[in-house]
Amino acid sequence: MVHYSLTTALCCLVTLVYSQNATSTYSQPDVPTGVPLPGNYEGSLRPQVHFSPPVGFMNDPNGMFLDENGTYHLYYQYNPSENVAGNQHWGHATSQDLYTWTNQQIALFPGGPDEGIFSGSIVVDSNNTSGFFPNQTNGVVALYTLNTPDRQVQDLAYSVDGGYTFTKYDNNPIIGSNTNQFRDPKVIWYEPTQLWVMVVAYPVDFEVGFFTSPDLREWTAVSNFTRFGVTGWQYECPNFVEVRVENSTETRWVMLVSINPGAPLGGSTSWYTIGSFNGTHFEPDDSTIQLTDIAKDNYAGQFFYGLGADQDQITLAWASNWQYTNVVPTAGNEIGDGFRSAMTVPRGHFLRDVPRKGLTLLNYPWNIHSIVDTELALNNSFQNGSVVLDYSDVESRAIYFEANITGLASSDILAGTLNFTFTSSVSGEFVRGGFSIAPDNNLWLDRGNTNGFDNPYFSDKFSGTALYNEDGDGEFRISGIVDRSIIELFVNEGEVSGTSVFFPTEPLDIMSLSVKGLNEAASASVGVWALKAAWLDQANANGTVLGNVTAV
Ligand SMILES: *[C@@H]1O[C@H](CO)[C@@H](O)[C@H](O)[C@H]1NC(C)=O
Ligand SMILES: *[C@@H]1O[C@H](CO)[C@@H](O)[C@H](O)[C@H]1NC(C)=O
Ligand SMILES: *[C@@H]1O[C@H](CO)[C@@H](O)[C@H](O)[C@H]1NC(C)=O
Ligand SMILES: *[C@@H]1O[C@H](CO)[C@@H](O)[C@H](O)[C@H]1NC(C)=O
Ligand SMILES: *[C@@H]1O[C@H](CO)[C@@H](O)[C@H](O)[C@H]1NC(C)=O
Ligand SMILES: *[C@@H]1O[C@H](CO)[C@@H](O)[C@H](O)[C@H]1NC(C)=O
Ligand SMILES: *[C@@H]1O[C@H](CO)[C@@H](O)[C@H](O)[C@H]1NC(C)=O
Ligand SMILES: *[C@@H]1O[C@H](CO)[C@@H](O)[C@H](O)[C@H]1NC(C)=O
Ligand SMILES: *[C@@H]1O[C@H](CO)[C@@H](O)[C@H](O)[C@H]1NC(C)=O
Ligand SMILES: *[C@@H]1O[C@H](CO)[C@@H](O)[C@H](O)[C@H]1NC(C)=O
Ligand SMILES: *[C@@H]1O[C@H](CO)[C@@H](O)[C@H](O)[C@H]1NC(C)=O
Ligand SMILES: CC(=O)N[C@H]1CO[C@H](CO)[C@@H](O)[C@@H]1O
Repeated sequence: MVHYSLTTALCCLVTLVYSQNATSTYSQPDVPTGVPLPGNYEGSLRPQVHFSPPVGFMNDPNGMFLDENGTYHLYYQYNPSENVAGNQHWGHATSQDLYTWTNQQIALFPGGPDEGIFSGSIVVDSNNTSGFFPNQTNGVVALYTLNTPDRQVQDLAYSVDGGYTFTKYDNNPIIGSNTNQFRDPKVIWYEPTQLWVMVVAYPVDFEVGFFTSPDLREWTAVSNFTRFGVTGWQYECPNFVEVRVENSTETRWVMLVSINPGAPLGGSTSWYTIGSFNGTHFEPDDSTIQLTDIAKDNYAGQFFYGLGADQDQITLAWASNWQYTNVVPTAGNEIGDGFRSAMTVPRGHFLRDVPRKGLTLLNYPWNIHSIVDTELALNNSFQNGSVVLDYSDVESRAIYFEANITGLASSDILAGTLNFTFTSSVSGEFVRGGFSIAPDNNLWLDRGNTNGFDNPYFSDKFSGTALYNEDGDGEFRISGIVDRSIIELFVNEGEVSGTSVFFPTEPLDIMSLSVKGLNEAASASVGVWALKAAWLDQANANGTVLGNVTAV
């Protein structure tokens, strides 16, 4: 969650009418209960394969879990009545494929004008360890931070209907405090000890607290993970998860920490470190951390609960940055006039032993082919050359592309560059990027030639390095998703990845991709696909998505 004093200031601008009872049903006059808010998903900046809220302001993903019927649940920090941060609720949406979302009724409401339902997580209490679920194996428990002007404490709410509506626990808080800097609990089930394990941030002390519990109600502090990596000015949204290692039966533990403000590139970012866990203490393998992204719009990522450790873990992250999120041009001043913030596409994760670096958390677009609509270009013997595509008639104006450069191992000298540009045929604005094989193996991205937003913190250019694997088969694989106002890039399944929002005044609708300088032994294979308009496909004639209005 955003820095406390900022949120409180914004929160208190709104006058709230509320009633207090145990169920999470209080509402402001302009915030509906029982049905989702409608939202207009037209607009040249509204992404079509990324989640964004119907109206208002969204930040961190919360409570993400996979239910027994294969439905993914996303909750998110939500201000349903303003286009800036504050007045924190938990919004809710569901999906079968993590690209096509159904907006659901708001899941958690603050209990009064001084309260905020801040970030947290969800578990499925399949064994009824909490006792909230007689005769039920699919009970849903949310653990989150309750923010008030002088305290942040950890609260619990449970749902007997699969995560649509919640009842706040009578004996909250489950973990009290005497500080306003204690937040963002993320809970997992740890099989060997048969205990629940929570990680939670003490943001300004740069500590991640570990707590354990047999029943989700009573928690014991067991250790702290302290002052590690890049601290910035706060730790937020810690995540702790077991991740499979490629080509191995082994798993390792990943600690993911978000920092804000004070990221190396400014504002917000996240990093991870890898190690082992014995049920109470996390022991990093060494003192290294890796940033999750080369650019500025990837924060507060959270792992889904309920995926097996032997399969790829999945995250969504908030694709924005606290330095400018409240003023980006996707929204005007009035509620209903646009929206603010999108999530990243789902990222799949596993650990790969990368030369020199060692175990690295890969970060690739999960099952992206499930949202492909039509093939626009596919060329398997694209040595040096270029392709130019007009995609103005693609309804989503969302594109996925792949370029595999292979055969490098048999080249005498590594050489070659690959560039892409997405341009507006109307204004000439463009977003561009590329990959340089030699001498530097750099991925780069430039959003500086779009004119819809000018802000000192909205940096133009980013780059990162993916080392050439001399022991491997001599290839670089680059892929990218461009979705109206967001671009995500991946090298080698996300050994390096970059996430950037951008704001042209006119839609981008021409793509060009070119390769030059490859040695004769090397070749490139390029594919470009139009993606579905996952939001407009469910909109009515005026572009409005109503979401799940069958809810009672
Ligand atoms: C809780 O408050 C809401 C809103 O005032 C009201 O409709 C509902 O009946 C109350 N529920 C209980 C259990 O008191
Ligand atoms: C549920 O109980 C089974 C049998 O005791 C145990 O193996 C499993 O770890 C438990 N899982 C959870 C989430 O409580
Ligand atoms: C769930 O827990 C409650 C409270 O302990 C208990 O009454 C109920 O019998 C339990 N149900 C099952 C199936 O274990
Ligand atoms: C749970 O199931 C038992 C056996 O079917 C039944 O007697 C009991 O009333 C049920 N409890 C609840 C709370 O539904
Ligand atoms: C899964 O589907 C079954 C059968 O339709 C239903 O009873 C159950 O409530 C569903 N579970 C969730 C978590 O929605
Ligand atoms: C963890 O750090 C917090 C904040 O500095 C402190 O209040 C708490 O006592 C520590 N917990 C443990 C188990 O050391
Ligand atoms: C876990 O590791 C900590 C720190 O090394 C140690 O103090 C503790 O005894 C270990 N617990 C178990 C169950 O091995
Ligand atoms: C890509 O752009 C870089 C930097 O402008 C340039 O050096 C390189 O030649 C370009 N490559 C292609 C294939 O256009
Ligand atoms: C790129 O390589 C991956 C992995 O081998 C393959 O699945 C994909 O189809 C390739 N893409 C193109 C455009 O050749
Ligand atoms: C747009 O559609 C929504 C939902 O059907 C409706 O409530 C609204 O009045 C419509 N607006 C216009 C301008 O037609
Ligand atoms: C709509 O919401 C209800 C809960 O109010 C839930 O049971 C149902 O599964 C939801 N339907 C869809 C399509 O999301
Ligand atoms: C060295 C080795 O066995 N590499 C394999 C690791 O697994 C990937 C698939 O995830 C294979 O493509 C590699 O050949």
